[in-house]
Amino acid sequence: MKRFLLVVVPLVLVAAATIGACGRRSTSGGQAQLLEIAQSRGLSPEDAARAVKTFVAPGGRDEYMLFASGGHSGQVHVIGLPSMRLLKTIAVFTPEPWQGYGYGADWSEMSLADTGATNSGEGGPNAGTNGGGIIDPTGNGPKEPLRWGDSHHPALSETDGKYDGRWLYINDRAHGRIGMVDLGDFRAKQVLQVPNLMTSHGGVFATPNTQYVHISSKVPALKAWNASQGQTVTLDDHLNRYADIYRGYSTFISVNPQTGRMDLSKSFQIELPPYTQDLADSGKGASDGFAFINSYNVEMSTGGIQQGRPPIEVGASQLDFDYLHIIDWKKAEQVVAAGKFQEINGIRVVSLETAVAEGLLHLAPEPRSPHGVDVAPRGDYITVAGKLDPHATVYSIDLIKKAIADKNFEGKDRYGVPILKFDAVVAGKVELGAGPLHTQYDNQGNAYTSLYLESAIAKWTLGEPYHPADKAFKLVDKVAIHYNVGHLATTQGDTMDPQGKYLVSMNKWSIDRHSNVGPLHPQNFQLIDISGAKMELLADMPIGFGEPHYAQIVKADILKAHNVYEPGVSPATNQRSPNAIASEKEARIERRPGVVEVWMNVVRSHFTPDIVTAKVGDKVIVHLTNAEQTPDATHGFAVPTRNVMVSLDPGETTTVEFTVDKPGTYSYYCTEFCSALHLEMQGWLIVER
Ligand code: RUQ
Ligand code: CUA
Repeated sequence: MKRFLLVVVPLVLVAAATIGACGRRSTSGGQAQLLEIAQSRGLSPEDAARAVKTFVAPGGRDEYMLFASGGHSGQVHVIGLPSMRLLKTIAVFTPEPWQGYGYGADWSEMSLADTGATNSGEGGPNAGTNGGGIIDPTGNGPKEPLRWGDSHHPALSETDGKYDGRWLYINDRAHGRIGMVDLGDFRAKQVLQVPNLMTSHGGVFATPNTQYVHISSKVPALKAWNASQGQTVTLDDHLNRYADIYRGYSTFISVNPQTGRMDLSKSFQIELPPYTQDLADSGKGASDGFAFINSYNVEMSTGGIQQGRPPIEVGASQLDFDYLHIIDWKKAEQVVAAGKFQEINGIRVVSLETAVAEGLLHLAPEPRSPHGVDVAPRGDYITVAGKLDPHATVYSIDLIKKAIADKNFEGKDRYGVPILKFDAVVAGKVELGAGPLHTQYDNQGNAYTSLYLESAIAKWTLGEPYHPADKAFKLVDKVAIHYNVGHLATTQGDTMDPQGKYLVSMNKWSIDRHSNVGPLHPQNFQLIDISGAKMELLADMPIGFGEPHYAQIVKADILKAHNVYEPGVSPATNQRSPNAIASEKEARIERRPGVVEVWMNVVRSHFTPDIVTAKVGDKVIVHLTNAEQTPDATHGFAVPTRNVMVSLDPGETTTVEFTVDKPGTYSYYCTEFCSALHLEMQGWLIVER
């Protein structure tokens, strides 16, 4: 106890002084009180210090924002650091009623239904008519609603290799889709079905100026796969012609520099062998113009335990090496511009043969079953970590370029893709521990790698030119985490401007770490201070939602979201809506056969009109304008039985369409407790025969 007092007293002095300096509270009596609180709560001196390091006072702001994938919730979670408070969940692949996402609001239906096929930046071609999901880019196929996704790897947009706070992209691992979130209003504005992919994993990453966002297939897809049309195949094809009928694709999706929207017409794909392409990263600095993709199952194991074949986990682990794919995308751009492509399902595809002939694709051996591939801040090193190898393997872009120029190949794969000599391209290896997965960086020339099997984070030095005194890659610290870490994120640790302040370990299991809430345990984010020589675990954040994968952490002041919309702005276009009305005097109802169209004003605490009449079978179109300019004055518009739930932020104009198929009176109402008279904020839709 004596030791406790000695350590805590200086600590509380610091804490009290900080509080005093901010002028929030007087220090008198504070020290004794803090001491008492720490003791009464059974906190160790270290615990108390951690609490002070992560506490953000009421009304205060976090220094960083973490954008975490929400896994099969299909969403993105925004979390403040160091407080680890959840600020928002952004709906992307899955409808979410609070944000009015996927319940009729035009902007959200456009997002969920967008194909990008004919889209050059002004919203999807099927705006408001589709009801969402995968649709056939050719326009002929059956429409199949998809209302979930497995969000995996977020990518903040970048300028000069640094986050610019404009947009965020994230892939759907279950499908070949990318969602785009506009960080002006933190809403998903586009969900793009990438042609020829069935599943996705490699990415999303942005090229250093967000000219493209990259995504590659996970398991290979049938050649020219079209999700909405399907394709004829047999068990025999799968088991015996796997190498011929399947292909992977590396996809560079063009981004409109004004709107952030993805434009298929300017995008291209490079056909890849049907290995299982895994994680990917963008070159930058020294490696700008290149992309790197890991792979496993270069054995092309088909599965088929009951057909007498080995399970994939065995079949895919026969060889000692898989292949790092090295793609020269700037060269690929020229090849596409020269017309050496074939359009397949609405995207320009460079064939594997052309990719080989033009030198767009090289392979380099990597220790079996790799997972993460992560480019260092200057773009010079590429770290690959293999689940089954205790080392991180560090490739050098200079060595890669030289080996390509010298044609220093050890051979070719069965598709004719040249394989660079391992020893010619590897700068070094460092033994880290069991099950290394993903790597991030700091501003002191250190790398941090998650160790899945060991449940730890390893810190190691990068050597030259980051550590001139210390040429070799060297393990320097390790911290235990709880439990089964997957991805990790450091502050801006995958950019050219890493910050070296915090690391978040994204743990799959929490075992007995948190209160029992049933057999589905929370997953666990752990905040680690990496600013000193030794890493220090600061806090746990139980995650009560779908399995998180990757996250990125950006300095909060880089983000510049709007506080309210300018009057009448539509989130679909970020422009003033032609259907915006300036005041309730302009509110009106127009009728034509089979259609009732309403321009509705929404303000505390009434809708105008507050009575709308229609006939059974009518299509009702409501253009809602929230006339408020007061921050937070959000209103809702919900119609019973119609799956209509619109959220209207101040200034917003949004359109919703639905049909009324049964007579009766339906009470529409505001879903946000917006004022003292919120309960009175309701109206009647009267449907006559
Ligand atoms: S990877 S399983 Cu992000 Cu470690 Cu998808
Ligand atoms: Cu508007 Cu409640």
